[in-house]
Amino acid sequence: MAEANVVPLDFWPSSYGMRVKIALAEKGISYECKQEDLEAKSSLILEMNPVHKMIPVLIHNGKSICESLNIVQYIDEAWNLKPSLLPSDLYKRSQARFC
Ligand SMILES: N[C@@H](CCC(=O)N[C@@H](CS)C(=O)NCC(=O)O)C(=O)O
Repeated sequence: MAEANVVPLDFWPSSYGMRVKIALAEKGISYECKQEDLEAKSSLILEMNPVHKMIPVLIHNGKSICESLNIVQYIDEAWNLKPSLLPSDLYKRSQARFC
C-alpha cells in the first residue's frame, strides 16, 4: 500500500527523478508517483516548485522538497531509523553529494 503522504513528481526518463525513486526504494518507503508532462507542466508542479519549475519534487505531508540531492538528503534524515544512504565519513559524504 503506497503512503499517501509521499508523492514524488517525476518524469520517467529523468535520471534526477530516478535518484529520488532509488532513495525511496532503499529506505523501503512506498509512494504514489505522479508523472509530469514537461511540455505542458501541471499547476501542481508550478505550485510545488515555483522557483525552478522542474522535476523531481517530493511532496511529503503536503510540503514540497525540491532538487534531487536535497530530496535524497531529506529522505535520509526523515526516515533515519533505516540505514543511512550516505557514508558516515564527512569527506566521503561530501564526495557522494558532489556530482
Ligand atoms: N538540478 C536538478 C535538475 C533537475 C532537472 O534537470 N529536471 C529536468 C528533467 S530531467 C526538468 O524538470 N526540466 C524541465 C525544464 O527545464 O523546464 C535536480 O538535481 O533535481
